[in-house]
Amino acid sequence: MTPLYRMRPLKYRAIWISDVHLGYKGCKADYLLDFLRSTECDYLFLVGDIIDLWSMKRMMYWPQEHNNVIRTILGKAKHGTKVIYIPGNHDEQFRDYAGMTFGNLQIHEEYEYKTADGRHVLMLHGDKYDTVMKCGWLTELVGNLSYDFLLYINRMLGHVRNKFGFSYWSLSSYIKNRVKNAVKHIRDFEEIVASDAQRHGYDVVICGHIHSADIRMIDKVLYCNDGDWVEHCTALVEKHDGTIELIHWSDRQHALKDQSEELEKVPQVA
Ligand SMILES: [Mn+2]
Repeated sequence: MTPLYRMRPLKYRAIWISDVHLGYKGCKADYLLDFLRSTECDYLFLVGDIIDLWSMKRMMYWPQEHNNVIRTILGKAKHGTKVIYIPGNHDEQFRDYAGMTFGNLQIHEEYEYKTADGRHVLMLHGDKYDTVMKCGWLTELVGNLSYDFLLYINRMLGHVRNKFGFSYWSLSSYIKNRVKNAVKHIRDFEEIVASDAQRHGYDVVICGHIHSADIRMIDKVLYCNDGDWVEHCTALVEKHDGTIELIHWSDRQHALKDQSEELEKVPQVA
């Protein structure tokens, strides 16, 4: 990976990240470390599911890079970045500490913020809307299995059903339907979050939880989701003029890698 942090850091007023899932094997800690080392900000908002305590209860997993992420964040706090931690459902134990301040690090359940251009922002993790949405366990399970594997199961199931004289039942179309439902689930979530924020008079709402980064107007509210660092490596940033943007760090890394490969091709003049 191109060590971007050796270049001049990208400066932002605020950065939002969530769904990092430290302590879980799927966490892309190396990308996140690179992102944190390549950026500087006045405010760093951790919008939940930073440490995956659920996963750690199942299996203890804590490599050095995960430690480095924590140390880098605390290092930023030490050097003047205001760090606001809003626990999510995977790290809900930290909600007991809501309202507490540890130097430059504060813990809150939800947090209000004003952008440089004066917009009122509400931030929250988003899991509180789960009960309203009734997310099925199957949607979650399906999300974790690969499509090829499901097709394989489908064939096996077909043989078995055939043997016992049952008619053919397509698991894949069932799954496709489920995926459609998952998409609907995301849309429902976005709309509930945005409409609730609008009802309370906010201009912008920033959340995480569903691992689906986005930034768009929903009715009169700017809905922002900072995505995750398990699959997508995304973050939201506020520039010094108040504009909020979505960053895909892995795409950026690939682009830089291509660039540096191009540069390597250029003959060096001594
Ligand atoms: Mn969550």
